[in-house]
Amino acid sequence: MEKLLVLGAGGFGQVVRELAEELGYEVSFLDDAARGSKVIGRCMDYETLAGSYQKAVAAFGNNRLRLRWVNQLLEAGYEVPVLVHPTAWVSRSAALGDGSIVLQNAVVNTRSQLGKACLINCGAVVDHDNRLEDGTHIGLGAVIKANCCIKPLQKIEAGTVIFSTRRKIDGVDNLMLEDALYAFGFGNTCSFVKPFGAGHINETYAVYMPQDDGKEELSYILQRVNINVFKKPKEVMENIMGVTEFLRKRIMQDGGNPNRETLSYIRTKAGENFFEDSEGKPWRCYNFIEKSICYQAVERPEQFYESAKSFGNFLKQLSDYPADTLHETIPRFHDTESRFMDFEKAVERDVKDRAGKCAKEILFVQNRKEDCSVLMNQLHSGKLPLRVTHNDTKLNNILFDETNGKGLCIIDLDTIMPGLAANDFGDSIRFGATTAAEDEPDLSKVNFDIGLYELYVKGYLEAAGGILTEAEKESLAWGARIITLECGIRFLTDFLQGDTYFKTERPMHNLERARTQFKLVADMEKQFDQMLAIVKKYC
Ligand code: ADP
Ligand code: GN1
Ligand code: MG
Repeated sequence: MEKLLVLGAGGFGQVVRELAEELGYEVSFLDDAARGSKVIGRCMDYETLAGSYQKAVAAFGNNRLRLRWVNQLLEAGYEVPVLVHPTAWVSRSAALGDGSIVLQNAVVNTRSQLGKACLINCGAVVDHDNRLEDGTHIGLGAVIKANCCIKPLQKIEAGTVIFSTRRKIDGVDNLMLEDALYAFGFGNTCSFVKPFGAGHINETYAVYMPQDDGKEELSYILQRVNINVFKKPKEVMENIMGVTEFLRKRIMQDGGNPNRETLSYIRTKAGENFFEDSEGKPWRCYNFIEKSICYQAVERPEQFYESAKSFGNFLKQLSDYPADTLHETIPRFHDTESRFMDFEKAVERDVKDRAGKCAKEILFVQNRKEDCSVLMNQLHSGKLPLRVTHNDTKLNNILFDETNGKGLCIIDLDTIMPGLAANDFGDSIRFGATTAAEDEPDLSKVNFDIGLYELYVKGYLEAAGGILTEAEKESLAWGARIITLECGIRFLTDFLQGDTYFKTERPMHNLERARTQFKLVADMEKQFDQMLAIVKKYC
């Protein structure tokens, strides 16, 4: 019987042993940790054993380790055979590099070339004309369609399908993004992609497509949804599909243009609402609305007034949407009392030892515990109704019409859920009625702008005043105060927990954000009577 030295006696080593024995070898293992009758030494003993063994293979699941050992064995003069299970099918025109292993029922088809130390796991299919570089692992049941190139040491997860004839797309630097582009049918034609927008949650890309006149236009928005935030993406997409279809009809009835005034979501080529990549992350896609513009801050006061009308109108348009069909995409999203409790827990645990850095801010929140209950109490007592609300009404979640400056389309529909009108109103004020950005580190620049507040009140009540109850109108000013406080609490909590929720660009980013919110809260508290009076004025 021919002798074979197998380096690595772990789980995969045992698979290789069975395979080798089936092929007629007598196996001995080298392993640094494992013991057993077949283990005759440590891996480094391969040098001294070179005289008594002619053939050796490396049986490590780790691609880098497997390749490194195959190279070392070859250098030491060993013959490193290819092992192909009898039930696998390998084309006679395929070429397999030294130390490659093909397991049960796998297929390596015509003219495919495999480098050294490749592993083709059970049931995997490598179709014709593929090139697999050294040390690749094609997982259980994965399919490599024709004409693909698999990079050195790359692992293709079990069950994945790698599509053939893929082109190099400018701006694509990872397989998930590439898979998503193909899943939505843009892979063969799109010109390029690039990161887009300034959202704190999702990964957003602009997809540019070639036009008849030779230009390249931003045509689609492709987003990888953050599943740390949205645990049930299927439900998020069901909400969005339901709401956008409803809005299309409503916009048409009102004589508007549904292709510009609401987002049109695009299904995958397989007809799904979203595409799940090989890491289990969801991607969704919608049209980019031509001649639209998105602002990160109010540039001209009229914009803020226009945004108020748009968000007010959005609330009105959805006033008879069947709220009970909506999933709660983030439980207790604007339950300020529950946000306060999460904050208290974060302070107590102080897992990143950061509480010392923000003692003043912690105290600021602790002193406002009662404020957190003001709207929640009115909700529980039935004074305030639940409506279908957007729940994330920042200025950068609305697109403006480039041609006439009017509010055009509400975007970022992930958090559409039953909620309070005051929260939507308040979130717009928090982000827009201010003299500085949400993350301005210099607090002397951050002031609540009551002039902008007044403009927003006017626009919002002009659009939605007709459907709001008296109690709801009275709650608006509190909405501004409480949502600003709540948002500050959320930033501070995330800072304490080590920045796991919001995207950050610097170590103190969340704390800086929290500080601007608290500065605005303090300003609003001082001007609260005026804020209440302004709402009254427009009722
Ligand atoms: P996030 O939840 O991360 O905020 P959004 O859906 O709001 O994700 O998208 C992030 C940003 O991308 C938006 O603030 C906006 O600037 C831009 N954006 C998203 N969709 C569009 C669109 N259809 N047209 C233009 N800009 C868009
Ligand atoms: C997040 O997704 P984006 O950037 O539009 C957050 C909002 C916060 C906001 C603060 C789902 O909004 O709730 O108010 O940041 N969205 C989610 O800027 O948590
Ligand atoms: Mg957004």
